[in-house]
Amino acid sequence: MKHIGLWGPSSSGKTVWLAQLYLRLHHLKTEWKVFPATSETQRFIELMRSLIVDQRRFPDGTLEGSGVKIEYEFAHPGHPDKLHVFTEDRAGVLSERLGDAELQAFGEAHGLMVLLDLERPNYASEVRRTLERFFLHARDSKQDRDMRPVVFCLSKADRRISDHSDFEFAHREPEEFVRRQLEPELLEFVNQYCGRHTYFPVSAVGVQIDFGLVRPAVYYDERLSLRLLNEGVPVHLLTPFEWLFEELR
Ligand SMILES: Nc1nc2c(ncn2[C@@H]2O[C@H](COP(=O)(O)OP(=O)(O)O)[C@@H](O)[C@H]2O)c(=O)[nH]1
Ligand SMILES: [Mg+2]
Repeated sequence: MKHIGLWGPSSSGKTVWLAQLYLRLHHLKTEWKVFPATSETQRFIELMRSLIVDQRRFPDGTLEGSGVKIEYEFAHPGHPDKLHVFTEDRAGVLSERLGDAELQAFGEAHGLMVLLDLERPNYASEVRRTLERFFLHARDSKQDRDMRPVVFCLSKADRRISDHSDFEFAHREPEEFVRRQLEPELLEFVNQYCGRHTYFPVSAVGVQIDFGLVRPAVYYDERLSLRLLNEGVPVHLLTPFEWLFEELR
């Protein structure tokens, strides 16, 4: 079994991504199968099914002290290992607030996914501090850089896709699409600090496409809460995981 930790600050899109990944995997042409690894995750999925699919709502921001630990197991007939993906889905889980057990789990994971939410002020320094803390707890933290595969995901990428050429670019050159949006200091840090990494834009809700026109798959209802349209085509829902799974062969 290989372990992969998914980290992102609160509101960066962890809950929605992991929910959509499970709920929409069967729409994708893939031999990957995903299973909830715990009964807590099973309950999470049932809750999300009724919220996202039936009511087309987003989960409320995870409240202080009320989060769930979401854990999936991935399997593929052609892959030698089972892959265990976990996240700490709690409010305000910044690197400072992570407990020792969590730091240990992320430190010992075989691979990492990091969500980049560009709407957060100081997202770059937050990411740097977090990666440094994870690496301090890593098995071979004596090296000068972290050699585990890391995939950096620009979440809510639908907000940065306004026409068909953006949509194509996000699919054809995911790494370049994200690089162009990031602070140069962060790119530089990642180059020096992470031995194996890549970038993907991710949109769990996706965009609507009709006749080549790209439109948002979300809208604000009369109470000004963000709601989902069901017709969205998600962007890179599974591919960042597939990249990591291949690196971990
Ligand atoms: N436009 C857009 N908004 C998203 C997407 N995913 C999440 N959001 C918004 O971001 C909020 C926080 O997402 P959530 O998954 O709960 O973040 P978490 O705290 O990291 O688990 C949601 O309530 C949505 O309003 C996405 O793919 N696109
Ligand atoms: Mg959450």
